[in-house]
Amino acid sequence: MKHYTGINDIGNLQQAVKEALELKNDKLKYRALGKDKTICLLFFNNSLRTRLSTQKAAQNLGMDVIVMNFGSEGWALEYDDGTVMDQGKSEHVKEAAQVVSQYATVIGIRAFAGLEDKEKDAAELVLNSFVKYASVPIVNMESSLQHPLQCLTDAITMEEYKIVGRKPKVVLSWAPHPKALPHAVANSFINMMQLQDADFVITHPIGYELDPKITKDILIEYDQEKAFENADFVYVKNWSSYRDYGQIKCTDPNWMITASKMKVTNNGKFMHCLPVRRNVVVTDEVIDSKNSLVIKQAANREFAAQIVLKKILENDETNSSENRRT
Ligand code: AN0
Ligand code: CP
Repeated sequence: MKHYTGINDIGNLQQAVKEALELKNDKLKYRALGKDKTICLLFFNNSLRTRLSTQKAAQNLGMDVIVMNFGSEGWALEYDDGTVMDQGKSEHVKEAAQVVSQYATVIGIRAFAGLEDKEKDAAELVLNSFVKYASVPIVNMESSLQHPLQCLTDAITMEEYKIVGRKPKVVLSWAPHPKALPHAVANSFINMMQLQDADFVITHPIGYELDPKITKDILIEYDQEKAFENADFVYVKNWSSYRDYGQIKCTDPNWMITASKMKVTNNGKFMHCLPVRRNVVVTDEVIDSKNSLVIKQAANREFAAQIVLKKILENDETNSSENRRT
């Protein structure tokens, strides 16, 4: 694997999940793989889990880690070609990406959607510019459209908690939130579910339809309670409107996840990527229940990142030994 920008880069998902669970049992097994290699994690936005779990995963593989809060501490970057840079932008991404490549074997990038300009967000400017100009592999730590480390984590967690011998029913449910949030987590979860053998349904208020190029022919059930019937996993996430791009169309508290809604599931597990707003998105009762997997999901972030970095490092080693031979 060269870059990890979306879940499809992982190859066979089921195999990757299996390998991640093996790593979980012996996380220091490949400590020699990352010796004398450095990962540079560039954050244009806040983070708790991604920052710490990716760092931990790299350390498990023996790598050195450099973390930079680029959004608050780096120079403001220009992305357009041919611009006369006489305004607020101090440095072009062309130089920045090449410079970081001198210090790192792998670069991680977190750059959220701005949620103001649909076309601009769809272009994945920050991520794609680093892919274009850096000379080392890039790991997507949440871009405008995707959060592939999160959805790999979610696949690992569902594998651990699924009922053996039963095709799981999985629901992706929208829930209210006071801030306009990106579509990346929902998009990646959907991409991942399209690679799974499961009954999958999405539920959200009218007006919250995601990009139809991503949802394709997946069933959308506008009645949340009906969607929850017999579900094994209820994956909850807020996102802002895609059609009326970045807008909040609904804050109806009736969409919050409550214990009475969970009652119609098949003893369903509650999942959320975190951070979550208690008693807005989900009640204390549900998130604190034994069926809540949120902390287990966060734990698995380490192993999702580790399997991704392992595959990148192995590919890098193969390439450099081939280069030595030629
Ligand atoms: C972000 C989002 O919804 O994309 C990050 C989630 C992992 N969440 C918030 O900004 C609250
Ligand atoms: N789930 C997740 O990506 O969390 P952070 O935003 O805290 O990294």
